[in-house]
Amino acid sequence: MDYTNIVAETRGRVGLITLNRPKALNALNDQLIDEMWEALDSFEADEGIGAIVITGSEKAFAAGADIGAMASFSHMDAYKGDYITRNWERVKTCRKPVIAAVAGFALGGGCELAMMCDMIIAAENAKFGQPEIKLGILPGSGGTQRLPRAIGKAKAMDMCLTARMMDAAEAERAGLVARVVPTERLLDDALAIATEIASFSLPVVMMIKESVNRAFEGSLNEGLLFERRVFHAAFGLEDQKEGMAAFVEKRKPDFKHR
Ligand code: CO8
Repeated sequence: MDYTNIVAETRGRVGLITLNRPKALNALNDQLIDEMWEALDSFEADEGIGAIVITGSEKAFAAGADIGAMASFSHMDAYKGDYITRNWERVKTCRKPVIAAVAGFALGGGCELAMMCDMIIAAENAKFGQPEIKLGILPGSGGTQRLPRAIGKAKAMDMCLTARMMDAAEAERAGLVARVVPTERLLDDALAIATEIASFSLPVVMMIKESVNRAFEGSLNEGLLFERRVFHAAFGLEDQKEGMAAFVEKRKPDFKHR
């Protein structure tokens, strides 16, 4: 597919979206976001794809929303136009797992985009931040909500109120990122993780994603009940029979519904 602001390609069973506005450090504008959602739609519809990776460049995952494009907005422009935040939960509504592979700056909307993904794999040079306060605004796509859930109130307040950036090592200690890898290995490692996930039974992958996300969105009791119901439903899957038979027979499972 031909896009202007992103590159979308497949690597085996993984759909790879690379943000590609290098001159603006991948600042997110309407066009880039529309292209990203279009690529996500097509990967989601593609039965040959089991997992998706979103990445940027070595210098920047994304340095936030495009400041130049929104500098002169009035309240009405922002509200009525729903600039870049429209359809913003598209990553969240994706049923296939989405991994953010982050090198360099992930700031403002860039940090929020990464946090919307199911997990973040960070390069050693990654820097996360919510610097909106320096621009006289606040995070607008989940930063004030997902950051405290990911790293706790104290560090979230620190980042949002002082605009300080968090490096990859601190982000891993704080629980924001799943793994930190050498910068030059970021894409290979993220693709390897996505490939492994895409080798499992897709219905089971989706059940796990839905269940883990429940932990963020509801009470513990509701989440436990949801998990139990989905766990019971997994016994209706052909892949459950195959996975357990393969274990008993000491062989590799051959999942049918990937
Ligand atoms: N928007 C537009 N252009 C940008 C942005 C941005 N967010 N960030 C960098 N650029 C441009 C610069 O203007 C510069 O362009 P030019 O070469 O034409 O002057 C080019 O990218 C390179 O940037 P720098 O020269 O500044 O590079 P440095 O290495 O010196 O600094 C920084 C890198 C620290 C990342 C710096 O560019 C910076 O501070 N950028 C702004 C970061 C920021 O404030 N981000 C938050 C934006 S607001 C936001 O995200 C609100 C989110 C609301 C919802 C979003 C949904 C998507």
